[in-house]
Amino acid sequence: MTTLAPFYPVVDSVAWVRRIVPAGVKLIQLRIKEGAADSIRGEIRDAVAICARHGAQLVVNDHWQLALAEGADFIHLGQTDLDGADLKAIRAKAVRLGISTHDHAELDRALSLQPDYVALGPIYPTTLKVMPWAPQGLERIGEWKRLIGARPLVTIGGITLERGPACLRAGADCVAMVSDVIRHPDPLARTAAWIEATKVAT
Ligand code: 3NM
Repeated sequence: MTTLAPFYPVVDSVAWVRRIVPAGVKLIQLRIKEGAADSIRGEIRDAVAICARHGAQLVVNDHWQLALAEGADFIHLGQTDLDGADLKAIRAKAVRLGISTHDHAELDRALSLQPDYVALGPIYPTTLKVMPWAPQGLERIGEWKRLIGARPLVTIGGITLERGPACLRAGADCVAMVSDVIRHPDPLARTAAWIEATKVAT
């Protein structure tokens, strides 16, 4: 069974991977939403190399063909990304798979695909993207953990350093965040504080 580091920053460029992985990040998601395939491929390639050098695992959001070609550790797919993805090809390369879920129907679909982790969001209101789901709250975390069994549960959405430990206590194995790290005035200090806080909480 997969185990995940409890701190899981989500970043939008390889520049961020280069900046924070050497500070001790062991799991990171590259979530690039725009750009030409060639430049995205180059970013994934560099991120794979940086993560390998630092013993970190790289998760690539959405760009599954490029992730397979470049040797990423995980692919993360949202529910709409799942429609176009070749899960057999992903399995054939033994790349691990994480899937986003926001309600029971999405969870049922995700579980039928045997993911290596399930993500639940948004736990709190998030300013990063507009979503139709109300914040899930902490109780949902415990419910999701019971439903997914031994698989790791990732929580995301509006999670700050102050809120992260409560998510872990509620049943999450791992907390993911965008803004609280990359929009922080001192991202490296925030990264160090997160690593310390998640050590204590787990
Ligand atoms: N996925 P922040 S919430 C990328 O609920 C993403 O699936 C979500 O950003 C989900 O930490 C989210 O800044 C945004 O709130 C997370």
